[in-house]
Amino acid sequence: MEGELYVRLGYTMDALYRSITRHLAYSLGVVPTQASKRDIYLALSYSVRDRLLEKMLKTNQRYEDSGAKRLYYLSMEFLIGRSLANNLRAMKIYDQVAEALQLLGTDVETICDQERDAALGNGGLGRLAACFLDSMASLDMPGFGYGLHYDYGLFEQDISNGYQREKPDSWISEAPALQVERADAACIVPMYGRIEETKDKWGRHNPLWLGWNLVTGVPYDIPIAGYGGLTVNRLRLFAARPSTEFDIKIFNEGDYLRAVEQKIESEKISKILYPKDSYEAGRELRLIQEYFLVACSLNDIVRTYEKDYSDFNKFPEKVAIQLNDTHPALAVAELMRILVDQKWVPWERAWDITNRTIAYTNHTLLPEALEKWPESLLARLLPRHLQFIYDINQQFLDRVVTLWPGDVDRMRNMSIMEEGPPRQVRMANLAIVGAHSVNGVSALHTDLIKKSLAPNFFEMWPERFNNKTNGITPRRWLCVANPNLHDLIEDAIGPGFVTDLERLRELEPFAEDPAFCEKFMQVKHGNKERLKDVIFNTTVVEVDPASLFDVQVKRIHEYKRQLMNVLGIIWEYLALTEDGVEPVSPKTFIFAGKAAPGYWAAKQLIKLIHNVGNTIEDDPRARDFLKVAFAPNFRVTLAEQIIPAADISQQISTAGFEASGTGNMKFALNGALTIGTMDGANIEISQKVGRENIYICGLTAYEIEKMKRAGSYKPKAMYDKHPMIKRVVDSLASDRFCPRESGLFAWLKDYLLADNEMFFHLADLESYVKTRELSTQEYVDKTLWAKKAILNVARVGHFSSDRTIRQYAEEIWDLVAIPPTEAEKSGKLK
Ligand code: NBG
Repeated sequence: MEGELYVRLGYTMDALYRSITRHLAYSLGVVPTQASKRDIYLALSYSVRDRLLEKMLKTNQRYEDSGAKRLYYLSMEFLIGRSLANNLRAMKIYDQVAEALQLLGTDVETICDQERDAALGNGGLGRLAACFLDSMASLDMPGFGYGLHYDYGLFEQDISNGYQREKPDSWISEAPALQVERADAACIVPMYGRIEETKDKWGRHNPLWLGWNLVTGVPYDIPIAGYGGLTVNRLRLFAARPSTEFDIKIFNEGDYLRAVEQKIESEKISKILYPKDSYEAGRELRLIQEYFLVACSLNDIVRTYEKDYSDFNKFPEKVAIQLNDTHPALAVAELMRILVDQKWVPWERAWDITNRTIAYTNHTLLPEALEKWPESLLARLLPRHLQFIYDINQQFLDRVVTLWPGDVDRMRNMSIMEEGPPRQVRMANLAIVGAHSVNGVSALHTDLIKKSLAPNFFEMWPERFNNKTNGITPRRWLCVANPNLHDLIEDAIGPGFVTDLERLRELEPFAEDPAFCEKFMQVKHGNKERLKDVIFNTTVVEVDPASLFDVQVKRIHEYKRQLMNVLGIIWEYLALTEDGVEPVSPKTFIFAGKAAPGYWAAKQLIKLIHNVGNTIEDDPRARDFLKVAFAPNFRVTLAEQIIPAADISQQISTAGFEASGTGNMKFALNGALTIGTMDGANIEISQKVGRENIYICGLTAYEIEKMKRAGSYKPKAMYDKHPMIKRVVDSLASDRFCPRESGLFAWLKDYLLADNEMFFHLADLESYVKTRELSTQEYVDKTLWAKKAILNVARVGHFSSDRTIRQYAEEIWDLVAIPPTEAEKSGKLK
């Protein structure tokens, strides 16, 4: 049956070969014998895209026929990475394509390697959105992404003399292989202008928004293939273009230069992704981007709804909108404006519809990441939206006053407007007031939202707050990234676990099976060999796959404490070179990660990691035992190469700061053991894998909170009392790691010893170092290690994003799956 289906779908080796050669000829104008790898990559991508688009149309038809509710995931970031190999796996044509490519004299890995990453995101938040799209399609759910079509994705990182240098990432040149332009679905977005207070024919207050500038949003659709390839959803990304009407008008007035200026001004909006992770830029262009996303998306959502319904009574039953952080929080005001100003829905009714439609996910508690926009900026850019925000706030505060009469502090805390100067709009408050659901992304994080971030809101609406612990898609993070481990598992427990990840539990008995353990360790070793080459090709460092690979890869941020890892390395280095304590196993510390271009401390940390690595390498007493490698330009593709090769995964954020983390899940799924603090999802991972299979260290969030409140963290006293801490800090701050750049790291001593050191580096250092020692000792016992690693794999099925999405669907969206019809499954399509 399967064979027949493949013939009908055009998924046989022959059909694929023909399709690739046809695209070589007719899309690219080359004959197969002269085609470059890049040509073949493009021809293959187009062949895949043809098939995906066909399925996308079928899927859409199926959704339309069912009349089912749709979910729209609004996000400023979708960190997709590469698509080709993932799509081949999803469509289950990887092997056929491999054969077809052999006929063309090349191989599938080389061709997939031609693809550049779509880096339309900064880190965890954007990658989560991409995993969610994969899960929604794989679960046959009508869930769609809406985002921006940036010309430039996240910058590329070069390293020069240990310093990060940023280079633009021109994603736009890569895009055509993935997407289709949908000029037919373009929309017009108004901004700026003024309000004219008028009365309608019944004499009612009727403000008009006039004199705006117009920008056009042109959608580009990227097909998102579910596993099995029958359900294909879409990610719709909007690019900003000048509005044609506006253009023609100025051109006709003969002001050519102004018209061209206007064009450039409009296109700026989707030019570039802001490179800040967990931190807000506060720039006017960023707010314009956020509004542009919201306006284009809602326009599209409302238009789709209106194809089937003539009034808005059913809107919340047919539409769910999820806000990925506060970045698209203006959706609250925009939906109100559409309903009230354009669709004539009475205010109270519109508010009910808005509230029942919108849900909000919080992704961080960092105060500097909580978005606030000056009232004056909103007044200029979006005068009508600001009026809606005032009205929403007024109505909301009236309720607060009724519930807690006279409680002025509470009102001030909860108000959407923050008193100035300057007066600002608090986007989180707008999102919480406007949404029927507010969720955190791990159990601890949700608890902290309730208790510290928004206790007053929680008291008012306890039912609104809920947890949805993050997850990752096993398709990319196991099938694509670690095919050998996938195959080994499949040999052991049979197929099917990729869409039912809890089934990995069936691996547990194999943790006691010496033959399986042996094969498991061989797969790991093969992945380490592969990573060795990647590192050697991008740095000068030659790493030894027989050493312990201890890995910390993620954005560089003080709260993630790469610095504590470096302190741990210096500790081991001093113990080795000055006290003669050799580590029981040679160790390779692997780092990767980007620092936001304006984040000085993070950039200094990158330099520090390089310098410590060089010092150790230059020291004959140390170089055979310890090695440090910083792999440049961390991105999804590099993560796919690093994670399967890790023995240890470092997840050592200051407790209470990492909302969830998702790298932690990817590593555990690939059989690395975690050294982690009780932060974010580490806590739930430790519950699932068992405390004996994870290395937990450091203070808890509540201990840290208590010490902060009592002002009892005294790092200087710890430094004075503990000789090893003193030695480590002093050598860090001396010129030992910067002999030719005297004084470069001196600031770190003041930083670490200050009473207001926010991230408690020294408080956790001793516990951390001891835990590292224990992990190294256990690594040497290969039987023990293999067992623990296998148990990690077997017990992290819970962290599949399929589970997360099911919970969102059931508990927030009320969304059901619309599986393929029998006709679609048999390939007999209308
Ligand atoms: C990040 C958190 C991570 C979390 C991801 C996805 C932001 C604002 N937040 O801990 O720092 O895993 O979101 O939820 O990028």
